[in-house]
Amino acid sequence: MKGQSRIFSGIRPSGDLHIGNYLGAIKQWIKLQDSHEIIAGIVDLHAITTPHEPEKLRRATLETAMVYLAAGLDPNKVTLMVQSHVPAHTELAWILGTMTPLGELERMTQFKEKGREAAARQGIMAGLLNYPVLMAADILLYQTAVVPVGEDQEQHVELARSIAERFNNKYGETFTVPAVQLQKESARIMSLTDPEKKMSKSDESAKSAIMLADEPGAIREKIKSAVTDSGKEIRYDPDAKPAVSNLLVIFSELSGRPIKELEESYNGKAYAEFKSDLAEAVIEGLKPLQAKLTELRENEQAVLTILRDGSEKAAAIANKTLASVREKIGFL
Ligand code: AQP
Repeated sequence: MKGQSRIFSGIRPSGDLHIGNYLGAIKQWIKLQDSHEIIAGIVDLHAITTPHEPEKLRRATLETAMVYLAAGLDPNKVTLMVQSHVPAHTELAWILGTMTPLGELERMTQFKEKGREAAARQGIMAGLLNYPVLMAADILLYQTAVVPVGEDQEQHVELARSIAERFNNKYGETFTVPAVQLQKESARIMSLTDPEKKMSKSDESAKSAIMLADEPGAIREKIKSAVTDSGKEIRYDPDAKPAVSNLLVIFSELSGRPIKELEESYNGKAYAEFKSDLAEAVIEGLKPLQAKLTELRENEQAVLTILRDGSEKAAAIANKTLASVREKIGFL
């Protein structure tokens, strides 16, 4: 039953989306949209924890919604919402923040990593520290039983669990304590210029990521200049051949051809031929999404309506949880 398996998930509108966001997140939600009740957020409150420009944020929020739809999320099945349009997220985050020890936030790996980057640039803002509290609010508001995440987010979901348990112990059963479901099978796409780093929207190197809206010329160019490993074999071995393995994953995911079959068909062939075929597979694989994206860009009003309706639907669920929290903690 759909209602028993609600999932909240989101992407930060912090830039143009890339094939990593598609293969690692959106494609997984599409697989689940018939069996689960998916709330697909565009998490703009999270996006502003790193430096942003207002016009770009507005545009990226709309573009992210268009990518969700173009990739195949069906607004009749999935709730598409903008996080800042549901004020319950900020209100619950504030309340939960008053019950979260500072030490627990300071030891989060993501805070340490992003904090180091921030310290070198603009300084560390409190919002970066509080990011996992807002994420706990995102999850707990919707009473989700299971949170499918990649390894990098596991620690944040564990924190959400302990925040929920602490609240429930103090005020009585209020939140569903969510179980972590590690998504080992979902693809983790690495940077084309450094296979040790994940592909990322905010990477400074423009050639590191294939954006979902990239033109064929840009895709060919990026794949041509993608780093490879020493040795000539085209084989999947993430430890010995991280770069080629990453290219094989991308090839397989976007063409639907199993990695084994690709290894066999490129046995003895040169990197150049492999890369050239990979580029064509990526171009073909993204074609339907890009065609729909072009259509949606011409009908922004319809997208705004979907977001408004979705945010209202999400707010109805979130406000129910928030009302119970407000009552329990003693707000008049
Ligand atoms: N390289 C990736 N491979 C697989 N999945 C990925 N995701 C992101 N990068 C990859 C998944 O996309 C979802 C949303 O990510 P996000 O934008 O909320 O945060 P992020 O992981 O920080 O994404 P980016 O692209 O790296 O953005 P910036 O550069 O702005 O920080 C998540 O489900 C994530 O796993």
